[in-house]
Amino acid sequence: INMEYELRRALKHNEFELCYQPIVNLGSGELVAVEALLRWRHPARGLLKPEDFIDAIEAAGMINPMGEWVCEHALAQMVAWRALGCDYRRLALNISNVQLKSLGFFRHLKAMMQTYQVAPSELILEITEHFILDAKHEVMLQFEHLQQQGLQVALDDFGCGYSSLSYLKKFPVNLLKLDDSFIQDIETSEVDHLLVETTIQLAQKMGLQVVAEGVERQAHFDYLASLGCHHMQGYLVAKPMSHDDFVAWCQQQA
Ligand code: G
Ligand code: G
Ligand code: MN
Ligand code: NA
Repeated sequence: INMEYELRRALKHNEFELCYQPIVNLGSGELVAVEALLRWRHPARGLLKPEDFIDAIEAAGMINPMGEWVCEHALAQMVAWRALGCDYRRLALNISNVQLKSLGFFRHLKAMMQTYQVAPSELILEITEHFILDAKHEVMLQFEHLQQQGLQVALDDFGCGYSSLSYLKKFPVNLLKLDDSFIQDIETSEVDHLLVETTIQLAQKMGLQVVAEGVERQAHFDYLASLGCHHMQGYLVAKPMSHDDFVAWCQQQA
């Protein structure tokens, strides 16, 4: 199947949707952000997750229209949340490395921020280590400029790539998202426990905050709390939710 054709058809027929998962402060339970997660309601293949189609979309050279749909849809949703009195704090968007190859991504983001009156301080951009590895200087400057205006950058899947600590010197991120593979066995695996503890200590010393991903059980929470982890995300708090379910969840918290 021609991926470009598939994608254009999907965009035209509104087959994409976003779900939203809260990120909360581990100590206070306060909402700190909500991450937008992409889904494709495919007419033949059912509900697809990004891992099922993002690579194909990138290979087809179609990640930019896809990413622009995500950005516009999510920022428009923030306007709706405001009207509903939903205190979402920040919206976190996943940005693939391919999207960051040129400055087009920033042009579109800034246009959408203007259209929907979203401030940099209402956004988190989630990037991966692979991006920092070969990021162009002018792209780094774009991030830096937005960060000065209050935007935060999160390093997603932290610990799973090459994880050279020199990335943290090259690019000033605000948040480290500790991959869920380190959290799953944290109560039983001494190595995982040690890696999580050390990452949190490193982050604290560098003035960064750690988000633990995939927090599913009370035991995960208890360990992370004892280690002074800042924030968490996972089924223990809430699963990724539809827009309507997220609004209801927000109203329940208030
Ligand atoms: O949705 P799920 O929980 O399966 O997310 C899996 C991964 O898919 C995320 O870690 C993220 O890297 C990627 N992902 C989710 N939403 C988006 C998106 O809107 N754009 C891009 N480029 N990647 C996304
Ligand atoms: O951006 P990233 O690839 O980190 O996206 C997070 C992924 O983790 C999404 O696919 C989301 O659906 C998934 N997820 C969120 N919370 C949990 C959890 O508590 N446990 C597990 N196993 N996965 C989770
Ligand atoms: Mn993410
Ligand atoms: Na992740």
